[in-house]
Amino acid sequence: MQEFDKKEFKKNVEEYVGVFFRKPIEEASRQQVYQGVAYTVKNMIIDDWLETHKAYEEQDLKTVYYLSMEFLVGRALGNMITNLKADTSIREALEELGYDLETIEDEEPDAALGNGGLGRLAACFLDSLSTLGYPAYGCGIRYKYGMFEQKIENGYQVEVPDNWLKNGNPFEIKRSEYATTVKFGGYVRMIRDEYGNDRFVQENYQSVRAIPYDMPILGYGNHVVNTLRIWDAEAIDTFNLDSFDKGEYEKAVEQQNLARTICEVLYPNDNHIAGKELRLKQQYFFVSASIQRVVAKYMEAHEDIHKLYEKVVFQLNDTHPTVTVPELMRILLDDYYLGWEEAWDITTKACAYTNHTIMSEALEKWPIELFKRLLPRIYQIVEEINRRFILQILKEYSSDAKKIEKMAILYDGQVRMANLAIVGGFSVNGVAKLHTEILKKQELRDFYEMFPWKFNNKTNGITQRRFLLHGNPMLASWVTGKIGEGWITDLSLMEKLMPYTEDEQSRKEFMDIKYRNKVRLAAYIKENNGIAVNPDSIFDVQVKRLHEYKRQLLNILHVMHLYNKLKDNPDMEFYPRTFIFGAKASAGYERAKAIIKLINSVAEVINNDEDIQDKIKVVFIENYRVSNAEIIFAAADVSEQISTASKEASGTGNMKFMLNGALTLGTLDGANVEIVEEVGEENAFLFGLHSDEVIEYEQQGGYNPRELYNSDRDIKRVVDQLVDGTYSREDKALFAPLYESLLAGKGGEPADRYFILKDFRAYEAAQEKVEKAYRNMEGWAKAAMKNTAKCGKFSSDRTIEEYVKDIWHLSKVQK
Ligand code: B1N
Repeated sequence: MQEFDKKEFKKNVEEYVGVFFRKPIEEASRQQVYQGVAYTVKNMIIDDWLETHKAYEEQDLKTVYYLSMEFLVGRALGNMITNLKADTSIREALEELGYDLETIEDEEPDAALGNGGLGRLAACFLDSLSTLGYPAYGCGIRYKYGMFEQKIENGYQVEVPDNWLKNGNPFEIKRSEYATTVKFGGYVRMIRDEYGNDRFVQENYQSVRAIPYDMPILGYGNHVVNTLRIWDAEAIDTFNLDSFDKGEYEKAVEQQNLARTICEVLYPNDNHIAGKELRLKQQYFFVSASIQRVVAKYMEAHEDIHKLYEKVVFQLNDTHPTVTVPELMRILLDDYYLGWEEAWDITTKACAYTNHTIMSEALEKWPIELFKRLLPRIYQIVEEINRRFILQILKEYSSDAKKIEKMAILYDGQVRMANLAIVGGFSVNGVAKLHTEILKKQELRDFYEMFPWKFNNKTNGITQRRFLLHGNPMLASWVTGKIGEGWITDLSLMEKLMPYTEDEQSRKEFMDIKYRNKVRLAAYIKENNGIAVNPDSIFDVQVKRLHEYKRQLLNILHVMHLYNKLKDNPDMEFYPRTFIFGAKASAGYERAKAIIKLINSVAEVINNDEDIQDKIKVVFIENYRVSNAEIIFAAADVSEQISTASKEASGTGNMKFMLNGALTLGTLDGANVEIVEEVGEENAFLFGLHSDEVIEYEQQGGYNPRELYNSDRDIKRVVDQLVDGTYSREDKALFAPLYESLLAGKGGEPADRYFILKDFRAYEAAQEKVEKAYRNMEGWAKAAMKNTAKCGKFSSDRTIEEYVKDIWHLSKVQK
């Protein structure tokens, strides 16, 4: 990129607006100005993008392909401007055109091609890979509709389709020259080729054309631009209107339908697998297209397919892209004519798998019938992988019949994707220390015993460029003022803030910034929810996907309990508190939706109760997503991380709060454990059952919440308030499913499966400590600053360096 030229920039924006909309800039809408700015910024990075890839080729560098069904990248413009270090100059240029940068940024829809943590992690990893200068591609799907937009109507979640491409996407480039064909269905026939070898060919299949769209991923201030390649499907033009052959005609229509549906929409489930046929089609579609292209590209520059793994590594983001293993085998066997052993050697040296959850409802298993029908050749290969693996099990554990039952890839009519991913790769990693330990000792114990060398931990991280530099500009420039700007690419330098925790003036500045960020969030809440909140109150925040294991229900039951106490005893000492929630529920998840309705109902009752005198406010922020998350983290005092211990593999929101100086109120789950290790227990509020206690209860089939309910009057009171109309005047049955889940369970599931009532009193006690701590402003300021100062470990830059060193073995590009 050349030096920034303000005049040139303004001229370019005006020209784009003119060319695209036939308007002088004074008459253009904000959206049109945004488009002009976006194209101008894209223009500024095109040369770097080209040169980065030229350098990769010249230096013949090994590349990681991060295969993921989800990339929750959010908005691109602000992030690019930040990473170009062009913030100040572009802000100035826009002001001269009569716009402020934030207004223009607000015109961009979030690219919400993900559900939650798993998809956002992929986006943070891409940011770090570019910033660190490693060759990388993200490979995914260009969903026409991303994560739905959430509206709250009458307290209920309503899902609105997210038509994020309606104004086009200025940052993408369609790469028709790399289109490939992906085949589904039909059958496999064995033929004898001219050399007398047996070959397998798929016949009578349906196919779609996969078209890649590339999005640039900029490194911070280093001119490195990697690529997020997302695939769209187009129909293969076999439509012959002259053809009166009925079979041909029907097939053509079916192929068109397949192409139309495959990339239509992201499945909105987090930590839950619906098992739909279309989802398996999506998986194979983007994996096959990506792997075909990777192998072709490798062969354009190299002679020997046997050494593919020296230049290529595939990281599987959970089991969703596990068909990578048999697809690569297929290409090596059927297209390159390799023998099984050779192909298996290459494949198992090229694939690595990350596990993101132990929730059983998220374990991917496909019915064999479906898998075989949709992917006949891939299924044959899986069968052979399974056959050989079972022989290996028998060799090592001949006497233990249970091993096959537990470890086979094909079992009980199902294809078990995690087993396939573990057997087909050289690395299996969890996403936080505790999580990896649970995998080794419980969930994947047999595999750990058989392949201990494959297992490793990679604690998640987040990018400070988006979640501090861009999201919290006031704190970012304060930090830079104190310790210089090194933290932007080396978060461990935040440690240098430690001495300032002892300095009164610095503490005042820090808390003043927090206050101004609370004012900013209060304005957002006023504008979007119409609720006035007090920036002097404690901002207690739980934002994340709605899931029973994350226990938003525990949080709101506690709010109901506080309200009861205040009603009984209006003069009790009470520090004003604003409880802020944000969460999308999967569209078909009834209990999750009931919890959203409950939060909104409690909000309505409490916020409008004059007796309460604004001591408690409850706010549900509509449509929680990456762009408003940045504003929310910056303003939080308390970070609610209250999952049932053992259930949250890592969490990454917890790290974003810490970075922005919020104190964690949480269980010893996921990465909370490591957060507390870094910042010290005295600077967090821990409570509740430990993971081994939870696991032990689970092994006994649960615990008896009725005993608690019958013996603890406060608990009984809030639980009863779910069904006595206190919060559901219109309908007493409204929250009955939640009441049932706590006391009875359903369909064989244990009552209070997530130990909400069991942890209730411990949570209450921790909340009391929060209030007490907040009254001591000096102590609170110190602890908040320490959280920011000790967050170094949680940069995704650190995580990526660990992946590179232990799994990917990449070298940095020389530029
Ligand atoms: O992945 C995040 C972790 O920080 C979270 O703790 C974890 O819950 C999250 C099926 C998932 N695990 N599994 C999923 C998402 C979509 C889907 O269709 C499962 N998400 C997580 C990053 O490691």
